[in-house]
Amino acid sequence: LVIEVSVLNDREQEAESWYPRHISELDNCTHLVTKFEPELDSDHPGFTDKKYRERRKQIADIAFEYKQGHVYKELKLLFPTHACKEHIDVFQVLEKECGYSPTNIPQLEDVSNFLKKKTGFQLRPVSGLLSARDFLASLAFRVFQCTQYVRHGSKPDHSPEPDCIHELLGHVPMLAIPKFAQFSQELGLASLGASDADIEKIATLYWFTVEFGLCKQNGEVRAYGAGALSSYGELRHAISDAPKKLPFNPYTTAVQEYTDEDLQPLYFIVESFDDMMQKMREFAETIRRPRPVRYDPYTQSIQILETT
Ligand code: NLE
Ligand code: FE2
Repeated sequence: LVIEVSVLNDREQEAESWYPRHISELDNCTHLVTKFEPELDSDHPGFTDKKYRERRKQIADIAFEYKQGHVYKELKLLFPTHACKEHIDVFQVLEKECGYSPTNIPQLEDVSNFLKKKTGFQLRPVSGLLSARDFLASLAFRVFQCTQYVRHGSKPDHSPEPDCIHELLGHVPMLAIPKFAQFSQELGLASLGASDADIEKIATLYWFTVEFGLCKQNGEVRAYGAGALSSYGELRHAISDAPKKLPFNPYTTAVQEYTDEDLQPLYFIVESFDDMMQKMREFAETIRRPRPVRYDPYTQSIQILETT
C-alpha cells in the first residue's frame, strides 16, 4: 500500500496558506484598495476639497501606523543585545508570571504584588510627574510612584515623560532585583530632610543611574536605566557610538547638567552594581542632613537615629 502525500515546501506553504492566526497578526493585513480615494478619484465629492483631504489623510496615517503591541515588540527585539543581564532575566519571569505580553497591559496591583515578593518594593499610582523631593521620599519606603496613562501613538519610539510603558518595561524589572532595589531605597533615604541643593544632586544621580544608567557586562556596554530600556529610540542611541559616555563618579555626575526633552547626549557607565552602590554610599555620607535615619520595615516608618 502506498499513500501519496503531496508536500509543499516552506515557501509554497507560506505563500499559499498565510492568513492571520492571531489577532495581533492583523498588523500584516493593511493592504489598501485605493479605488475610491479622494486623492486619486476625480469623481469623489472631496476631490477638490483640500481641507477635507488633509484631515482625512491625517486620520488615515494614524490608522496605518497603528500596530498592536508595537513598542513592546520593538523593545523585546532589542533587549537581548542592549539590556543588562538582570533586566533580561526578570523580563522573562514577568512574561511568565505577570501577564506581560504585546497584547496585555498588566494590572498595577498584580505587578506590585510581584515586586513585593521579589524585593518588597510596591507600586503606588500617581497622576503625573512628581517633584523630585516627593518622588525620592517614596523610594525611602520602597514605594515606587507609577503613572497609568500611555504615550501618544504618534511618537511610540520615545516619550519625554514617564508613562506606563516606561514604568512597566523600564523600572519594574530593575526594581525586582534585590541589589538595585536596595540602591533605589538608599537614594530615597539620602533625600529625606536634605536641602534643595542636595535634592537637586540626588535627583541628578537618580537621572544618570536609575533612569539612564549604562553598565559594563562581559566587555560590552548594556543599559540598566529605565528611560533607556523603555524607549527603542533611546535604547538604540544609548548603545550606539553617537552619544558621549563617561565613567560614573557621583561627585561629577551629581552636578552634570542634563536634558529631559530629548535623547540624552551623555551617559555614565558603572563598572558593576556593587561598585555603583559603594560609590553612592560614600557620596551620600557627604550630604548634610539633620540626623541619620533608617527605614523600619516592621512599622513601615522612618526612624531617626540618636547620635551620641
Ligand atoms: N524616554 C523614556 C521613554 O520613552 O520611555 C521615558 C523617560 C522618562 C523619564
Ligand atoms: Fe522613570
